[in-house]
Amino acid sequence: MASADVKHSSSPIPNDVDPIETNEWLESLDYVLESKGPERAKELLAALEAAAVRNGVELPFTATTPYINTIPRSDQPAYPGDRELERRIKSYVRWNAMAMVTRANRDKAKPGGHISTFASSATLYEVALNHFIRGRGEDNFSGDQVYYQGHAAPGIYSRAFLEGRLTEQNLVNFRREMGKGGGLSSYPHPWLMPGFWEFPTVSMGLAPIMAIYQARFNEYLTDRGIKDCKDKRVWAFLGDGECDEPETLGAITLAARECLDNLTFVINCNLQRLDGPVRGNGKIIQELEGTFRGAGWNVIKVVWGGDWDPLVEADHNGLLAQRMMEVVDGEYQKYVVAGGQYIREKFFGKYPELLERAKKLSDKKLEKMKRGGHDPEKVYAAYAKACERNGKPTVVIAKTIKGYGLGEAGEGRNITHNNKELNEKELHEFRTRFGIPISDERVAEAPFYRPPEDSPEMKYLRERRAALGGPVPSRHADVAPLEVPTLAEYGKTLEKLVSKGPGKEMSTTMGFVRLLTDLLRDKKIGKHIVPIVPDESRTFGMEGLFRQVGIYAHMGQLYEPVDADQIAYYKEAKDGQLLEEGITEAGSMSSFNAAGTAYSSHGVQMIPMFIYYSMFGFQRIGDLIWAAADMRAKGFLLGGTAGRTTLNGEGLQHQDGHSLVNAIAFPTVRAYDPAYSYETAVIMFHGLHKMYVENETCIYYLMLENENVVMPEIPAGPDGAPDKAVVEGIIRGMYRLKSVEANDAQQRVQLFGSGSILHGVLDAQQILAEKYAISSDVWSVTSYNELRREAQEVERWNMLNPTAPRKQSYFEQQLKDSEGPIIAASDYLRCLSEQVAPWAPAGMFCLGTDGMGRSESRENLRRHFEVDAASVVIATLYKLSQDGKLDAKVVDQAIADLGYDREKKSPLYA
Ligand SMILES: Cc1ncc(C[n+]2csc(CCOP(=O)(O)OP(=O)(O)O)c2C)c(N)n1
Ligand SMILES: [Mg+2]
Repeated sequence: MASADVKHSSSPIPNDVDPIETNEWLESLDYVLESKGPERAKELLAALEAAAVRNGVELPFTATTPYINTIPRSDQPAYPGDRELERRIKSYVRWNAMAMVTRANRDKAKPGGHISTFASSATLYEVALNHFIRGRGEDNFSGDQVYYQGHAAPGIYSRAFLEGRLTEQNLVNFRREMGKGGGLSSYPHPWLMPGFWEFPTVSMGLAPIMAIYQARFNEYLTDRGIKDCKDKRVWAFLGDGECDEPETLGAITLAARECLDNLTFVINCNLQRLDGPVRGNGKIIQELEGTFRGAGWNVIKVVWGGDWDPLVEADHNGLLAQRMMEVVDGEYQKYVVAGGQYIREKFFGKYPELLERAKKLSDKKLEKMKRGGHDPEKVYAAYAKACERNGKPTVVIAKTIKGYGLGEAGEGRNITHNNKELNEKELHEFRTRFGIPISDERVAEAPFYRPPEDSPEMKYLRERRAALGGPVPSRHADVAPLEVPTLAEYGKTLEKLVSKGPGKEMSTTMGFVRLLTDLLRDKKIGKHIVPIVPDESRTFGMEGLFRQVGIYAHMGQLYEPVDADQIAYYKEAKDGQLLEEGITEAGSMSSFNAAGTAYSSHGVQMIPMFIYYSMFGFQRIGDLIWAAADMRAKGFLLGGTAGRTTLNGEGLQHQDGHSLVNAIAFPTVRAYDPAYSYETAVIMFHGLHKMYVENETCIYYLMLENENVVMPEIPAGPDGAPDKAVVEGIIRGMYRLKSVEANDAQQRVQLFGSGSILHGVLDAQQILAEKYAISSDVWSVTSYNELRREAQEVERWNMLNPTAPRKQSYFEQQLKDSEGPIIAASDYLRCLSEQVAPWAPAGMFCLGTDGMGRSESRENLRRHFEVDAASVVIATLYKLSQDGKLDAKVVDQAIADLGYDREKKSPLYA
């Protein structure tokens, strides 16, 4: 074979001991490839590999493939679009995106924005939007779900402007959301643009993990027969720098394990992040390829544009591929800035043979040879392959240039990320480079450009989106309310939450699980509930649910579980309802976000109930909860084993004394610390009504404790039904639970208790009456956060309506006839209860658990943190003495009588 002789003229093995033998093998491979195709070649290589391993050959491991395109030109499908029209449209999108940011930053407000991210990814988006990403147009199809790279938002606005979905005024008001005529949010924020954006993405790393769990949730909905999402594709566009975030890569194995071939990641590898190169000394594309391949994904590398094809195809000895591999990212970046002569010298010049091959290419040509991510045909081929379903998720890793087309204004330069404005000269160059029909006179103004309505570009744009089912992004939230059960219908369940005699004490966790068990059987909402646990079902006593509703597993159960003979055996099922996420609060929260936005994503109302160690919630995955708020997710977060002194043995890293304080910062989160199971039930039913009947956008956060206490019945009103004032109080944040009148009382105080600390407060109430002749009212405070929010709102109204009759908050109304100061104690930071102090009619003194936790008995912990009954008594006496109502000596005596060590270290620093 003469041609093969030429092909393999030199051996690719350095210092080859037998080049003739090597060539024979390579020729055999050529023969198989030519006559039988790549599939056959794959089979033979696999057979060779197996035989070699059997015979003890240690094969070299490689997670990566050469630094060339995964799809060779010969396998590229024909491009179905009009390349020229698409090029023009893309140029206009580029221009308007750049002009929008430039103009915004000419204003003294200088609101910022990004030009270079979209400049690098325009082709990646345009090909997707012209040919792949589907809108909501078709019957019962709610569109593909797209996570746009946050910093590329200007490009998405710009396209929406061309499509006539945004006005020129909107663009003028980019990052000026309060501007006349309506503005545009900096990044994708459904909270701020609820008809447009679906998913918040700009906190890097959250989009990829949320996309993975979204894709899995779509399968869940399909497998459970709730909504057929088989045709829906989830797209996540990411930056290469974004892959540094642990969340980005942390869940990719799940996507492969769950066979999520409805998921496509597109990673824009412009080799730069904010400060400089992503992997200056290495290769981000290779690194990511290895990671994703190792995790079981299809990897499609789009490294080189079509201009490189002839060179790559003629590279019979692999020398070009070798050189491509040798060069590191920092050097590739340099080629962008340094020009054709430099590329010839440094890239090709390393080997005379390569230099020779490059001879026929001019410097100008070398400079212009595209990277794969800027070549629509290469990108199209990659997406087409990604959309073929083969049981695996796919990542398209595309090489691009940051700031592409910006020339000296930033193309490939380290400063490019922060360049927010083009000067006049740069605007001219950009205009000319992309052929935007704007005159020399006007170009300095950076006017927006939209072709005439009847132009071929506009027609094409419309036709393409119409063919794909309408515009994206677009969010729809008009969903019918659910019919939800009420507390009154759950009398039997409420009975199960009451302790029936000695030894029948219960925790609020157990009460919640009983309630959940019954709600899952509810005809109206049972199937809508999505219980989510990060490997903690047994911790919370929820293992009974394994069999009752099954653990969701797309593949069903392929084995007989070890505990098959037991009632609560580990049952996995294709239509299982429980999401057993394993030890990943971030993954679980991502599932929560998918389920909690099913109403807007899929038009079905789902009710996520995510139960976890409260310590690992707000502080660990607070950003995902923030994203939940942004994307208007609904559902229940249940912070289990809560309370710094209530979860006693687990110690410092487990004992949560602050998640309720963290929760204050989340406007859509309504946080509660119930003491009794009936309180939990009231809040749950109320939450169901608010979120699923009134369709309010909020999240209910409930603390659940593991201390067994006597669970009383809900106080009854005159009609025997739950007392209306109590029910209202539980929801609004407080109700009077118990009053004790002391004999010959000299004083009266208001005692506030919450969660498990309420019980100690009730003990304190007795001591105060019996030993100190102090009467008191004990209030169960279920939510300081709700009380403070309402009081603040009322106060604000009063401030803005100073001449109107003053309104009273719920908190003030409750206390208006009360007597004496408030002494409050909770299992959380003191500042939790201090929130309401400004409105306390006769002053307030707060106890809490500030400081680091430790393992001990509950009793000792409560003394250590000074939230036990004795502490409440001392604090009460102290407060009264401070108010001049009691001699300080009484406090002194009480400290001694109650065995209090006044020399003990302050818990704050202990
Ligand atoms: C969690 C988080 N940390 C930091 C930032 C700030 N930040 C914004 S963009 C950026 C660099 C992005 O690089 P890359 O992902 O490569 O995107 P590119 O713009 O290059 O496409 C950084 C650090 C952020 N948005 N989110
Ligand atoms: Mg980057």
